[in-house]
Amino acid sequence: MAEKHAYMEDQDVKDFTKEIQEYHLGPLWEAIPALMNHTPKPHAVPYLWSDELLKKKLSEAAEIFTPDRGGERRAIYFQNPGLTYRQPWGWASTTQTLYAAVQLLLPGEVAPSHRHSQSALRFITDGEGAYTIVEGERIFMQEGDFLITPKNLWHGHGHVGDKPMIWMDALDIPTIYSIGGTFFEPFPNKIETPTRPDNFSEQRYSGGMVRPINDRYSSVAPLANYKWKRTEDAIKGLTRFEPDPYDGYAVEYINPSNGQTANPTMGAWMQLLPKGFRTKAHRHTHSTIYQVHQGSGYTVINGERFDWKKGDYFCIPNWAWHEHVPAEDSYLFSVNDLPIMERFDLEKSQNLEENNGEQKIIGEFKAFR
Ligand code: GTQ
Repeated sequence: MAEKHAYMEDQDVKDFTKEIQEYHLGPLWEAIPALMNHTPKPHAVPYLWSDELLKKKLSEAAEIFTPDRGGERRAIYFQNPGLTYRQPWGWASTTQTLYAAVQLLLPGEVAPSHRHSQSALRFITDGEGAYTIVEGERIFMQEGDFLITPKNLWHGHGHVGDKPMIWMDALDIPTIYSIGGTFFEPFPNKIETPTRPDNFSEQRYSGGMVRPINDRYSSVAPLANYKWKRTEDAIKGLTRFEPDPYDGYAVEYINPSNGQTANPTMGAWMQLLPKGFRTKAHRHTHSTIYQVHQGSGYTVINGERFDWKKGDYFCIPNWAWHEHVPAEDSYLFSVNDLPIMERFDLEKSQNLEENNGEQKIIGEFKAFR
């Protein structure tokens, strides 16, 4: 709740406030408590979408919407209930800055190529045999792979396998929308023809620790697919050391030509929370969207318990207290807007000092299943 001041109830103030609005003017003395909260008060709320619900709705969508029918992707996005559906402010927002969705592609289908000024990333959750084609490179996707589609590059998807394929999309749509930077263009012919060897960028970076000499000067997307095996090995290597008290064993996907985050506007992490390890509660300016890649457990967000298991998605808005409690070894994939907050020099965090960093649980979230 925004602060209330006594003058806000005075009739002469109210009348004047109303009157100047006719001239498209606004009184700061009315607005400031809501405009300038003492600490971040996101409109986004903590929320969780279950694996069962998503699988059910995607299979229903398969009957209703084919990429042929609309020339678009069969993606269902996570609409944060705290943000306003179909209003410019909040439409298709999972947190205030980020959009995420699940996308289903069936064998033989094609999601037509297009390009846009939003950056995209994908995390593969189910199946194999589909590829994304980015600037003429077919990149085949498997469970656990992380992929980027940098802004303004042509991209479409095709499926030459025999099982349905599902993945998570995350884009900076709400951010680009709100700053007025949106450009979009469909590809002239349904989908690009390959112009490079399949999995080209992944092969160029197969050294892992070294970069091709041509990439000394950073390029946008030298590596398109970050294979699960490598991520898993990197995390396993970390488990010989002490876990981070707030995030366990966590790694960030980076652009290997410049060491920055793989997408310039979105951070992406994979973290292992070993069984028996409980993170300490903290909160930070950036917001996060999680996908449970493996395992089960719960996360306490602002005192509310969110139980999760493989395939569930949940979001933690800005400045919300949170701690994770895995019931077994659990891998969480996540996307955050930390790079945006850092670009504005706004990132801050605070650790919960009382009760040894454990929140008191005051409620349990009931997800649609
Ligand atoms: O697959 O290219 O969920 O362009 C939203 C926008 C997916 C995609 C989304 C996109 C895509």
